[in-house]
Amino acid sequence: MIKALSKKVVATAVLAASVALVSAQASAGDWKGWNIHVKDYPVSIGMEKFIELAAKKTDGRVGGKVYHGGVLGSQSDAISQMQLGGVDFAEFNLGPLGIAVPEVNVVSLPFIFKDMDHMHRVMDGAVGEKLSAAMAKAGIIALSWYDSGARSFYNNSGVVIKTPADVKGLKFRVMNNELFVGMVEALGGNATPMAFSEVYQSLKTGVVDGAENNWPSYESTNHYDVAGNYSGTQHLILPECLCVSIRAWDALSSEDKKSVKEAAVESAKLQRVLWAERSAQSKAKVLKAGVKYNEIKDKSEFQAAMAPVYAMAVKKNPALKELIAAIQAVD
Ligand code: BDP
Repeated sequence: MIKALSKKVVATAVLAASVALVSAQASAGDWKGWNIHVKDYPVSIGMEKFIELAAKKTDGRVGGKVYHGGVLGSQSDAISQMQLGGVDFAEFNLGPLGIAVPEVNVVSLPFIFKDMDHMHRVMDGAVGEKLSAAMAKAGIIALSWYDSGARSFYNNSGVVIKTPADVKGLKFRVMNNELFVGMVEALGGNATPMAFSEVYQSLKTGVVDGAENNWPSYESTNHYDVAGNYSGTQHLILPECLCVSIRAWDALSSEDKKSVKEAAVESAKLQRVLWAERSAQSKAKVLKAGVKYNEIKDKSEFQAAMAPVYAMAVKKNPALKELIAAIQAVD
C-alpha cells in the first residue's frame, strides 16, 4: 500500500515536472534547431532562411536559433530529442529516419530513384504526402524537402570501384540503418553504422576503408583528404526534410502554421539552388586537390546486386511493397 502510494506520488511529481518542461519549450519565439552541417553548407543557409522568414511572416511569434555542426548530438539523438521535446526543428536525412518511421525506409532502397528530378517529382507528389503523414504519427512534421544529391563510395585503399566485385572485402562506414549494412553486404563488403562526426577519424586511422556520401559532404568534412578514391556509384539519392516537432507545431495558430509552412517551402527552394551550386564547387575543389574520380556509366550490375536488399526491406515491412510500386509508377 505504502509502496503503491509512493509510486503514485513520484508519478505525479514526474508528470508535473514534464508539464513544466513542455510549457517552457512551447514558446514559439524560442525554437531550438538541430543541424549536423557546418555553417556555410546549403542545408545550414536554408535553415537560417527558414527561421528568418518564419519570424517575418508571423510578426515574430515564431523564432529561434539553429545549432549547426552537430553540437546538439547525432541525428539519432536529435530524432529522439524531437520526439521528447528537446529539439523544436531540424533538418534530417531520411536515411536514418527510417528507424523511427518504417515507411520512410522506401527512399533508402538503393537506386529507387532514377535521378534527382525523379526524386523531386516523387517527394513533391502523393508519395511525399504519404511519408509526411507517417512521420506526423511519429511526432515529426515534415514541412519541406531539401536536396542531398547522390551518394557514392570512396575509399582510402586505392581501390577504383567499377563493378560490385571491387567492393569485396572493403569495410565501409554507413549511416545508421540496417538497410545500408545490407546494401554493402550485398556487394560483398562489410559495413559499420557510425555517426557522421566520427567518420573522418575512422577513415584516417583505418578503422574503416571507406564511406559513401555526396560531393558537398565529402568535401565539407575533409574526408577527401583521408580517402582519395571516389567512385561514382550514385547508389542512393536520399531526400532530406525540414521538420518541426509536433509539440511545437500544435502550439501554433492555424494562421501561423500556414506562415511557417510557407517559410519552409521557400527555404527549400533556396536550398535546392544552393545545393546544385555547391555540388559543382565541391566536386571541382576535391578534384583539384588530387582526388581520383571514376564515373560509372553503366550501373546495372550494382542495381542487380540490390535485389536482396529490397527483399529484406519488404519482408520486414510488407507495406513497403505498395510504396515501391508507387515510386516506380512516377515517370
Ligand atoms: C550527409 C547528410 C547528413 C548525414 C550525412 C552522413 O546531409 O544529413 O548525416 O550525410 O553521412 O550527406 O551521416
